[in-house]
Amino acid sequence: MKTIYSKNHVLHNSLTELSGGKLVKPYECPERMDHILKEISRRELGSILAPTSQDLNIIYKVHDKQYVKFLESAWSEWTKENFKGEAIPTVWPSRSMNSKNIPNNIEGKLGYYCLANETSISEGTIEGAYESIKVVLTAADMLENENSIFALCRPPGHHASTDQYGGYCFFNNIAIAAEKLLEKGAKKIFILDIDFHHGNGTQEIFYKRSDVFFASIHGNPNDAFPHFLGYKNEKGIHEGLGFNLNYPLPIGTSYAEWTKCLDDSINKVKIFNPDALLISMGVDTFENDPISFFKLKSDDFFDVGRKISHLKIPTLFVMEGGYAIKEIGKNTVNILKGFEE
Ligand code: SP5
Ligand code: ZN
Repeated sequence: MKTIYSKNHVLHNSLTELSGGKLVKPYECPERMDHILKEISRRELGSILAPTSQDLNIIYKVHDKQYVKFLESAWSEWTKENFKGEAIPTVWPSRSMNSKNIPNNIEGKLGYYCLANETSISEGTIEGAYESIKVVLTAADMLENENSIFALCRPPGHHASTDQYGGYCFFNNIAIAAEKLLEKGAKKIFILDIDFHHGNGTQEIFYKRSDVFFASIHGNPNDAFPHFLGYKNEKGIHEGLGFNLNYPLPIGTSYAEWTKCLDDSINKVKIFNPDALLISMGVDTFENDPISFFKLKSDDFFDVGRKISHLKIPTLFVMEGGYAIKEIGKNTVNILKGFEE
């Protein structure tokens, strides 16, 4: 399997994450990629290719124009205020306020466009985020001639909604890839999200639509980030009713339990019969992940890939989360090798 990867992801390199009331080094860090690349080479998964030049206007099929403009100017607007740290919002249009007004002031705008403030914006964040889109678009292009491909995206994307960033995500890479495939003639796309966290952004983007089915297996939002979306009763609206499916699972879920949901979602893929299958692939379901609570073991990831491969549908794997840095390469490549077996 070929991997698409941009070394320029390092342009996004925030030094702070607000976690447990402290500013710590972000869990989502550039070294994650080094470990994955090393394992891809060591186990000879296939060639690693740089992204080709891409028309980025397709992002407006997914994201709001004003939101993109905000991301482009956020860092310079922030530094103009002479703040000493990275850009982190402190105020939101919460339930007791007016959520429709977009302030002029950068602190106001951060609150308007941010859904979770563990995600600091710093110099180069937007440039790094654009690299991730180039990676996923190049991979989507190549899916024409390959039956599977790995978009090694960083930063991740599935928490980014039409007009909000957070959860380490700025642009919704997998949603943009889905739009690209539809533009190229696909009629139906299935997005299966196996990251530990609910893909709230992807769900929101396609919630009213029947041409993109979204299914997600994740930590119950009662207990897990992003807390405010990802419940079982969210099934889509209008045209989209019946094309959104959530599998929230409890603290301590083992592979035996988790994989029942995978089997069920695979049946849904068969029924939907899409032209392409897009996997939001996080390996933060791993037992030793520092911010998650499932109990999947490294060997279980082979089985995940194997099961997905039985569908025999062109499959685009898109990297999302995974924060057990030492094992992230092994776990990621286990899924991809399992698929190739
Ligand atoms: C792409 C992705 O995986 N994003 C995840 C973002 C999660 N951010 C906040 C998580 C807060 C978890 N707090 C748990 C502390 C456990 N010691
Ligand atoms: Zn995650």
